[in-house]
Amino acid sequence: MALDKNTILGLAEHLETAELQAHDVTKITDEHPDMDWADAYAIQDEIRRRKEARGQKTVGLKCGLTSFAKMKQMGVDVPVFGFVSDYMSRPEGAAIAVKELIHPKVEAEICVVTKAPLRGPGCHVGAVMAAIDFVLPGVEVIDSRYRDFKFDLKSVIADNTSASRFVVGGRARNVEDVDLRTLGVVMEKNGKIVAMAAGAAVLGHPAAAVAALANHLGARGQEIPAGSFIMTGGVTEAIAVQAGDHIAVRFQDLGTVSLRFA
Ligand code: 0L1
Ligand code: MG
Repeated sequence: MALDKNTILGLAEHLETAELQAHDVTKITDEHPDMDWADAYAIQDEIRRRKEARGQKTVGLKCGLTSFAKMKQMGVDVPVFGFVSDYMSRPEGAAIAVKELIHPKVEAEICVVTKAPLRGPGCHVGAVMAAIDFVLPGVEVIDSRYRDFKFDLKSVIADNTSASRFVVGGRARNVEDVDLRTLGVVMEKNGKIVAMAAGAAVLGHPAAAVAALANHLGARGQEIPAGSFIMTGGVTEAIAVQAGDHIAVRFQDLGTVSLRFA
C-alpha cells in the first residue's frame, strides 16, 4: 500500500462527507497519484466501517462497470466492487429525493440472492449458478461524488463505486426458470425507451460478475456469504435523471421496476 493509515481515514471521511452532504469533490488521485488498488479498497472498507459503526447495516454487494456499454461509457475494461447499505434502499415505486444527491444516474441491474457461500480463487459461472437461490430485478441509482463523473478506477473504488440508492421490485424467480444471458431489459424514461440490452451484456453472463466478485474477495481472504444480495451491474449505460423524471425498467420474466425522482 502507498498511503498511510491516517491518509486512508481522512480520505474515507472526505468522500463519505461528500456523499452525506451531497456535494461534489475532485478525484482523490489528483492529490494522491501514487495510491494503489489496495489503498482504494481500504478507503472503501473504512467508509463501510464508518457506516456500520453508526448502525447502518450493509445489505448487499455490488458489481460495477460489468457491462460492455458501461465500460465503453466510462472508458475502462475491468469491473469494480462495492456495497449497499440499508438506508440506500427504496421501495418499488418510490420517489427518490434529488436534493439528497449530486447528479444521479440510473442503471438496470439483474440481482441475485445466494443460498451457499462462494469463495475464490477459481470461482466460475457454474459454481455461481449452483449457489444462486433466486433472481430479482433492480434499479441502481448511482451518484459519483466526483465532479461531472470525472474519475479514474482507483478514485471510484474508494468512493464505493458511486453507490447511492437502489430499488428492488418486480417478481423474484428461481434461477432455473430464467435464462440470465438472454433475459431482455428495456428501460423507459418518462414513457420513452432510452436503453435496452440482454443479460449477456454483463460480462457475457451475469453470473460471471458474481464469480468475479467472489474471486476479488477471495484474493483478500474473504468470501460471499450465503444469503447475500448481489447487484450484478448495469446492463446498459447509465441514464442521467432529474427531478420530475419517471423510470420504468421492464425485465423479461421478472416484471417491472419503477421509481420517480422528486
Ligand atoms: O454501479 C456502477 O456500475 C457504478 C460504477 C462506478 C462508475 C460510475 O459511477 O459510473
Ligand atoms: Mg451499478
